[in-house]
Amino acid sequence: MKSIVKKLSIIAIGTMVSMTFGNAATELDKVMKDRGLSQSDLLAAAKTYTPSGGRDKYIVFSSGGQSGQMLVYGVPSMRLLKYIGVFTPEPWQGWGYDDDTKKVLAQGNIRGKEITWGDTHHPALSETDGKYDGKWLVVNDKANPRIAVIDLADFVTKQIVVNPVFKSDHGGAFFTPDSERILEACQYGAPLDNNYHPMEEYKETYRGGVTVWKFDPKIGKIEPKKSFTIEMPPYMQDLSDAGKEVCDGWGFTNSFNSEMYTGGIEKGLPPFEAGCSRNDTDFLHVYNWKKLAELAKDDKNVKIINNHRVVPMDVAIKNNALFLVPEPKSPHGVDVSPDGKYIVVCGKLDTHATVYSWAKIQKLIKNKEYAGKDPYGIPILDMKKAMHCQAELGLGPLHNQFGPGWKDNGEIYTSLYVDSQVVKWDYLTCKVLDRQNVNYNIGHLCGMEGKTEDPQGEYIIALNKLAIDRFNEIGPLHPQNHQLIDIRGKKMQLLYDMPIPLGEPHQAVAIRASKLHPHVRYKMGTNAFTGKTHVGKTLAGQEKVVRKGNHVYVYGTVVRSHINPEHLTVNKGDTVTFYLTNLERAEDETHGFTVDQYNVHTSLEPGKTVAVTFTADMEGVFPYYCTEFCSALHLEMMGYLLVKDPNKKYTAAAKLKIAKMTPEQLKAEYDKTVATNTATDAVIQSVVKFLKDNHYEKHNTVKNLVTDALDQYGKIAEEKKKSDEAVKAGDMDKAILFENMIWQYMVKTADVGIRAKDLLVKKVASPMSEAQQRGHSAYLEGGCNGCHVIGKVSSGPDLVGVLGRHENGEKWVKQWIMHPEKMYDNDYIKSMTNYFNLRMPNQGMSEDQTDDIIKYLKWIDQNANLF
Ligand code: CUK
Ligand code: CUA
Repeated sequence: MKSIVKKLSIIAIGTMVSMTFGNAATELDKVMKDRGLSQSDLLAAAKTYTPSGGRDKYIVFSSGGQSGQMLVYGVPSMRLLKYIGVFTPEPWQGWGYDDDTKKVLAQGNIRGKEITWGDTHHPALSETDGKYDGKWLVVNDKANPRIAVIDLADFVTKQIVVNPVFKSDHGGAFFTPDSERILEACQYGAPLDNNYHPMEEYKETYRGGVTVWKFDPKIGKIEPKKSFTIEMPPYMQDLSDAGKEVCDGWGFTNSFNSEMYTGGIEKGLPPFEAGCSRNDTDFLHVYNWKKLAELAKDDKNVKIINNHRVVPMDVAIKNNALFLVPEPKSPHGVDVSPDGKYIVVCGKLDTHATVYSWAKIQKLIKNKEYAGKDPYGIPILDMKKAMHCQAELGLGPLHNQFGPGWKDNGEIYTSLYVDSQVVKWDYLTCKVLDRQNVNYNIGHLCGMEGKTEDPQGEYIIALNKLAIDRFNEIGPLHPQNHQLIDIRGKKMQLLYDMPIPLGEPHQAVAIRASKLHPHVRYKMGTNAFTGKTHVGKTLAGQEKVVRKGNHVYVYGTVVRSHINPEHLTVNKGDTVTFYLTNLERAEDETHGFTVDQYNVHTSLEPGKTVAVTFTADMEGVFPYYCTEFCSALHLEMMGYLLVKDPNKKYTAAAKLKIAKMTPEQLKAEYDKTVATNTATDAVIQSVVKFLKDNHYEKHNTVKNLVTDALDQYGKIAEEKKKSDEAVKAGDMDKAILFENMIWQYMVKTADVGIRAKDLLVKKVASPMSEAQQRGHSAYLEGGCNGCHVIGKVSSGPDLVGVLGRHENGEKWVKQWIMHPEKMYDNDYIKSMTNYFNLRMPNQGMSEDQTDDIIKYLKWIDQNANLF
């Protein structure tokens, strides 16, 4: 008996399921077949697909490699959100094309030389207590040793600092756990000064090192004066990591040329690659940056090179602050475990990852138990005695990320460059747990907060060096390939390939989106780089042009859809500064600005003030315009720069004779314009009434739109006043133009108002049942909306109330949809057909679809007041 009941209920559920999802399931099958998708593809899609308007849980900041920029994208959707202009001009944001951004880029000039490209490698997010705080982002430029600071309040680069002693840098940027310091390690050994030193003196005069930058996390600024560099041997320092928890205050940097080989292929010597990988081991540099920071404050302990404090090796050695630990063959990544107890080094040319124990290293240091000294006198610790364990991972281990199970299970993920794999293993026991193939030749891998003291797990992103066959062919230069991997299960699952059409992104960092709180707009008149009021701040009505000698300052404003002023005449050779303030308060109402042919551009987000300066060295007429499609009148958002040569005589052109309108014609046009405005206003008032009746103020997004709409509407009164004055003065031409301006404001109001109304309808309408949703889809599929507009008589009758129009309405409508031809003789139908000059065709709707459509029509009737 029991089993029969169970069976029946299973059948019942089965029927319900197929009733509910029947159509969708059939379509899904079809799509799978057509596109050749498997069940696991569908699962991967469901894990990454983010419906329109949805948000990602994590935000990734990826270096943009040779583009010198940063990329921002979401996880799990892998949708690209932004490029951030950092070391390289970025035209959209005006980065490098307006005065204030040029100043930031100029901070990155090296020895007076302008550098317009960068090779970004390692981004780092600021930390508080070893956890991301979502405030600052820093990244290094390997080619031109620099660090940039990006403010996460607006995702804009605010500072660039040049390393005064290195000629390249790689192992940085790395924040210490409270963001008071940023570590930046040198890469290629070179003289710290700027003088010539022959290659033969490499060992004597070339050096490596680590710069310990002071950072003020309150204001997000690197303080070069309070920073210093630890001199190190020219071993080609590579990746680094800052110590945390038990090893807080220490830094770890590995190296790949302890041979100090200097190449010389052109002289018949073996190349760098042979000489640099000769030894079986290189050195992990272990240094007490905290102690050295104290020492560096005293002039006795430092050498000043290029105006920068450098702590020489012998000072570091004497103060027990610098040690070396052998590490297998040309290693690459070094990562400190979340509790600081272990340091994991990847072999690169060795198949192992080596786990060092901080407790053991400390003990060796304390007991001064050294295995020897390097040529510079730095104590070397015994590798075996410092080691916790070694894991045989495969070919080419490069980088590590920790997973949430780090504490109990030693959860760690390592990239294998040569084997093209991500390996999950246990760094406490050095046992391998799982492998995932990637495509191809992975470099870094990015865990969700996987470099912090609080790794989140869920996903790993493989940052691959090669894409090869993964995407459509686009020529010999392929995109980069970021692959999203789900690490929640026992086995890793590859979810998504994301092509990146920019430089080689070495490293990326991911943070929970909930930790970021960027601004929506700037406070009116803000200079985005100082955070203070811009000297060029101009409000509506304050627009003016000021000449000081041959420098012309324009105090202008931009707002939908005009630039004020619209005419500017200057002399050839004048310097022109446009100060522009975007008066908009509405979210996402950005304007852009350029003067044609003068190579300037800027982006004006709501509230921002910018300065654009150039020399008007070409005579002629130059349109300027807004470069963001900001409204229906965006193309009209323009003006003219007229540059005349003061040394030239210009003869006036003969005036073209154009017939003038008669006073009667002018009056007629004026009346027509006013009538249009009155009619448009009626539409606006009906929308306003609808919004009020339905309590728009209870829905924040709708409320914002209404505020924006009313903002536009509020400008009408003043225009009306001007129009009336013009009428009084008998200038009908002018009055018509002001009436036209009123209409523009009305259109803008109506535009936003209707968007608000649509949104509100969705919020206040009763939710559709599954059947009603299916009915809605069937309605669209059948093309019913081609003739019927809900709430309006269009090419067909309004369908609001259609079910009540006939006796036995549901049956009537059903028959009419399924077999219209049978009813063409009906008198009512005949009259309708005559009226619309159209006959309802048979759209081949099935009975199920028809039933669903009727349910949808019921939903319409329930919400009739909304249409
Ligand atoms: S590096 Cu290892 S893959 Cu510059 Cu961090 Cu590129
Ligand atoms: Cu403002 Cu287009």
